[in-house]
Amino acid sequence: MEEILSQVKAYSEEITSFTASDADSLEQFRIRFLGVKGIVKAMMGEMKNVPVDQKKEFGQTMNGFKQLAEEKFATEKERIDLMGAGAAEQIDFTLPGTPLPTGSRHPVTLMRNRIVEIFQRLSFTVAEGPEIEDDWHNFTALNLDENHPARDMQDTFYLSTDPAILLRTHTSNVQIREMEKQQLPIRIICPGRVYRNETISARSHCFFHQVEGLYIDENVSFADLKQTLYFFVREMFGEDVKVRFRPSYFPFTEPSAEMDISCMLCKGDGCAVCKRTGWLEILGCGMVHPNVLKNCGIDPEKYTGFAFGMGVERPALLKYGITDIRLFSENDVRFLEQFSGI
Ligand code: 2NM
Repeated sequence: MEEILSQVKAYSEEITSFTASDADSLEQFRIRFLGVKGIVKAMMGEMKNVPVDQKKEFGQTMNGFKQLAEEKFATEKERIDLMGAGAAEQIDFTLPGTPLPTGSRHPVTLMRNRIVEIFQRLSFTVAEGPEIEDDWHNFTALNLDENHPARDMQDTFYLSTDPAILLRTHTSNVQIREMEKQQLPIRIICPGRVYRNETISARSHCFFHQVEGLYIDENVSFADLKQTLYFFVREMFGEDVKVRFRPSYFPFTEPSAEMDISCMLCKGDGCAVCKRTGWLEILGCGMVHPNVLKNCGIDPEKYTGFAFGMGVERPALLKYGITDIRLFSENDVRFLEQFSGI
């Protein structure tokens, strides 16, 4: 009995002075003292060897011993659990976060948006249409006769020939579709991808992007066309850029013109980019041909309108000093990530 009590005393001191360093050492403690084969059980098992008159006192001592072990385990467990939670929260929220790579818009999209936004300020709205088109909307309604060279297999990608289904060669098909809806007046801007069967080089590709515009109402004149395009050029290229119109020919407009701007690189003096002329050709335009209006069921005696069309890649090349149009469609991230908002 004496011997057991002195053992209990020694174990009690061990328990009192115990602090768990981590969850593992706490578990070791639990197994050692409170486990099925642990010290508490073993000591209690000594009851059978204790004389009857001392059983009561021994029982009380053992209960106290057991309670001591259990309480130690409970307080240490609480402390270790809190430490675990603390470790998880030992993130320094004042540190800067891991940066996410931000994407950038494609230079063609940037230029397209820039062009579109300027016309939106003049109440033009964006209209879009199919890239796979029939002969009527791409050619016939636009007053291109049967033998027009643009219809040639060499210039146009045909998906089928009878009936003729093709990849649109301009976004004018969208304008024909809008005119056919007969909701006048029409004031639309038509951005999109177009396709031409050309030899691919640094300067031309078999697909590229266009923005075309169309305004139809009563009393729309060539003066309106010029004023609209003057506004566009000023917003796009700045106040100092000069503009000139040259007479031209398109089957779908009469009269037709090409619009040039003074070369912004040499300020009109003449350089390699403007081929020493001092001028850059940026768009074609004209008054919509009466035949085109008739083809869409619009009375040319009552309504007139102007239209214009421009490429997107060429001004983007100029803007960024890019020398090869093929870079736009190679999807090389090293090229693409160089462009931010303009
Ligand atoms: C251009 C140049 C001149 C044009 C004409 C039409 C339509 F559908 F109204 F007849 N759409 N686009 C046009 C006129 C396009 O691109 C160089």
